[in-house]
Amino acid sequence: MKSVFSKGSILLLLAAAILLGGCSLLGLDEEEDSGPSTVDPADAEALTDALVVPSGASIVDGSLSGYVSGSAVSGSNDTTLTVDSSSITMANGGSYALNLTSSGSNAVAGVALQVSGSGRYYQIPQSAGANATFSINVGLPTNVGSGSFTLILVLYDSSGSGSNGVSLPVTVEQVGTGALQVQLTWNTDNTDLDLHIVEPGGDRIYYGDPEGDQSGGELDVDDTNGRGPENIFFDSTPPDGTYAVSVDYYYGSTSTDYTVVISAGGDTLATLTGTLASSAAAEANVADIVVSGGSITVNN
Ligand SMILES: [Ca+2]
Repeated sequence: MKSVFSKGSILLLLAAAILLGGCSLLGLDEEEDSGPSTVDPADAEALTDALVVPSGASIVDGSLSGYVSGSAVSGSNDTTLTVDSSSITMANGGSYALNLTSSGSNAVAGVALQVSGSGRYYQIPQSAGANATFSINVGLPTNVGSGSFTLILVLYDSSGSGSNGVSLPVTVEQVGTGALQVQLTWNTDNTDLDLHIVEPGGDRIYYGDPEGDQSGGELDVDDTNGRGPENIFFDSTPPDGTYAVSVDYYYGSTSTDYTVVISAGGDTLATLTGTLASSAAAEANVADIVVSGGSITVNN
């Protein structure tokens, strides 16, 4: 945008800024440093670029839509893919574990994953049996806006032959982000996990006391019936000290895998996973977030 202004017009703007009290010079600087722009989930190519997929994934040109209709299923692969949800909710700054099951006679070599409408898709290596249940994590960075999109998933074998395709509608819930964001998700329904952060001074941010005493931290989403997201965010960098992140099993009847993503200023600092038994006593100390001199690191 800057290039459309001539030097003369910039001088005029400077003069106007000085006449108006000089406040707009700082304002211009802040706009330039405001970080990445918001990604619209309806923009399939932008969302494809933004999507956080497991390490080792590669991206290729092409479409998986034919697999959903069945026309592209190879005769040499009789694998049936099922996903244990018919639709899911994800949030910016979080990662969602997709539970996948293969049944048939072809061992799984990977998962092909496409944002419907994009001309590209990811190939995610995944070694699994012909009849196996496993999960892959798919995440959204902090700057994805609210909306919806559809994922298409196909399993492929070592020869590249594909299973059926599954179409999975995704609703994007926009949650608080900022200088520091911690988001919890888990992979079972009818289960209530809780995200806790204890401030350096000892105050606990959680569903029972969603606002911190000293840090500006706030729990803005508490999910109580399954899979999350559950989210704590800090608009600005909290005071120096250690912020202890834990996950507590509150209610449910099955063990569950959790994922915690810690982001700072739009960057993912850590994606941490684990399993909690189905017990109200089950709790995991996930990480310490250390703020020192205004910089944020994660110890886990
Ligand atoms: Ca909860």
